[in-house]
Amino acid sequence: MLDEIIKMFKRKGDFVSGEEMSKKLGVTRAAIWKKIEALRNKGYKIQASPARGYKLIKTPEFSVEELKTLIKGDVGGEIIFFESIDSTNLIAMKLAEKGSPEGTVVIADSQTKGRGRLGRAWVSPPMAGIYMSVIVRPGLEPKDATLLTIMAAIACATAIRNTTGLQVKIKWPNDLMVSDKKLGGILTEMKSDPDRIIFAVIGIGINVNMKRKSFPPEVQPIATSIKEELGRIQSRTFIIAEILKEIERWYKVLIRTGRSPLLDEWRRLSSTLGSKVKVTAGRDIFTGTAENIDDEGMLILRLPSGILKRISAGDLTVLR
Ligand code: BT5
Repeated sequence: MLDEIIKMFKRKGDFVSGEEMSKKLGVTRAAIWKKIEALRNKGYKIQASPARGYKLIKTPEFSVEELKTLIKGDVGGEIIFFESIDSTNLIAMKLAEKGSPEGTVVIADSQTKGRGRLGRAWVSPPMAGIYMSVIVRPGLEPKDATLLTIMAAIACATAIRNTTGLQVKIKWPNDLMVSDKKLGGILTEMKSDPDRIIFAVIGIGINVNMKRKSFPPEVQPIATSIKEELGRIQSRTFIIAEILKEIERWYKVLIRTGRSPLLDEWRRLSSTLGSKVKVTAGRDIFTGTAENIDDEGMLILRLPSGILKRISAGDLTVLR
């Protein structure tokens, strides 16, 4: 009901009387007053006037109720929010297993066991970052799972560009980069048959309002946040809404049109192609020029010998 009240405030843009609200929502005026108090406790500034009712003055930096009012499509049709959770990917995998529909989104304000690839940790402090996981059921072959990471990277880079103006780039395979530092990362996990993905969970971590000093020492030199880059706090609500809108758009492109528009857009947003790079893939280390990505999202590296090598996963450093 809180999102209904926010919607009423926004539609009107002025005072809404307690009577009007109670009629519309079918509850008593005392119940409305309680809901207004609940919104205030969540950081909403609401003016009250005995004669005119209530008026929304200011919304908090993040509010899941407000986010719900901004969702227009299927992605984010169901949003499950936690103040704190071990990992949004873990809970989304469990929900997907139990049958949660495509487009279900799990969001947390903080994670106690945020995960990166290969069992690495994702630093996830409260009130500062976006930690969310999107459930999809794409019916792709398991070998094409990287296309989901590519799709999400394009959606996130575009959404952050649209909302903040930052020139976010994508570093193969899963990094969102600004000023050569890591602003965010994507972790796609899935359950699959030998020939088909049953469901996948696309996990997205983005540093929004962190101060560089608050990152652990080992992450500080390689990480950045939107606040560090812009010098001001940004609303996670609007960035998340824009990301979900862009995921809706690019996921449809992938399913209906196929991979080639995504690969083209990825190449356009890539910080990697054309650079001299070092790639660590398991125990192997390769250096060479990042030439391209192939149809499955694998990196094509030109080794100093001139031979082309395809690499499915690894950690890439751009060499100066
Ligand atoms: C990633 O892994 O970049 C994928 C991160 C995905 C996180 C999201 S949050 C929501 C969802 N739920 C989860 O549990 N996970 C997903 P990888 O490429 O392996 O990068 C991990 C490395 O990045 C770490 O080893 C650190 O060096 C660095 N790192 C950790 N936290 C960071 C942060 N907040 N910002 C920038 N770099 C970080």
